[in-house]
Amino acid sequence: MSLPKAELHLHIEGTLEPELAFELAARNGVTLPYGDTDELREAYRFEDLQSFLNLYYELMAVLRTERDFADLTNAYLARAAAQGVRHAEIFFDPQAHTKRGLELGTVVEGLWRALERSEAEHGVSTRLIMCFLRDDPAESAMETLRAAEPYLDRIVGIGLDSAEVGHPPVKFREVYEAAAALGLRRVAHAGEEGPPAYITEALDVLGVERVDHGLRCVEDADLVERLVRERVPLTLCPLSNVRLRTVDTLAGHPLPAMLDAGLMCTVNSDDPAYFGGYAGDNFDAVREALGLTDERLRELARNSFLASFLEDDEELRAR
Ligand code: ES4
Ligand code: ZN
Repeated sequence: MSLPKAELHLHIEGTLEPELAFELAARNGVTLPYGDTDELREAYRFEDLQSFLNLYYELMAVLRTERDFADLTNAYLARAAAQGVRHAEIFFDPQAHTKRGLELGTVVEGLWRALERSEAEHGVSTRLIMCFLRDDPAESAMETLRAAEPYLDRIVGIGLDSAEVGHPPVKFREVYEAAAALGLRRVAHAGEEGPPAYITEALDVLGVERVDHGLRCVEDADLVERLVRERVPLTLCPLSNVRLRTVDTLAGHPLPAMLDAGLMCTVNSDDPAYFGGYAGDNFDAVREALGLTDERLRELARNSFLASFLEDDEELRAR
């Protein structure tokens, strides 16, 4: 589906395709515990979020240099452009790299090498969102925020990801307050595996402007009513939900009911190399499995631009 759209929920580390993983492993002298790309793909059978995260963090070992991050990002941008993505707000996980001994500068400079050429090379405008790992201590997130200060002209906002249950948004209150004081936009994963109360807390305590996933809001009618009233965008990731067993089947995904309820939904790819598709593939999948009308698909595409962090004039140019 090449409908022009913005991608608002995309982990750059989750775009690492098996072929590139092996190429980078060879280049960097890293040994992967898989014989070849087929064997690696066999490992992509996830039980839940944690079983995915284990592989996601393991494969990051192949990312070592600025060039690696630039190659990863360029490969993503080319694939995204081919599927109609005109604008991408890209998450990255600095702590997952600094804990392996990389410098934050290596990560940001590498990503930036690709991002600064993206409009000219791929016709895709971009923003970078720095995510904190919620299963690491809040102190580590605060240190990461401080370390990122030299790069804040390249980072539009902050997010919160990794293992959700047991790590409620309130754990990061001070970090989000400090980020707000620095003028950063705020988003957070909430209601993927965690309860609806985490969505409320992300709004009230962290001051987020968008909720990443937010799927489990459907369990709380009052919360749905609030999200509709406040027009809070939700960045849904249908193929991710199927692969991580957050929903039983794509045909049973609550997206149509969520749109009917008036929620401001967007459709995104999350970790496309792992979950079976990029942004256009997610649009195709929901159209086929859920029978969404062209009007609904256009609404999803329009929402993606409205919910983006583009300025009004940029937004009009992008769509
Ligand atoms: C993620 Cl699907 C998902 N959920 C939470 N954290 C993540 N990091 C990368 N993908
Ligand atoms: Zn995500």
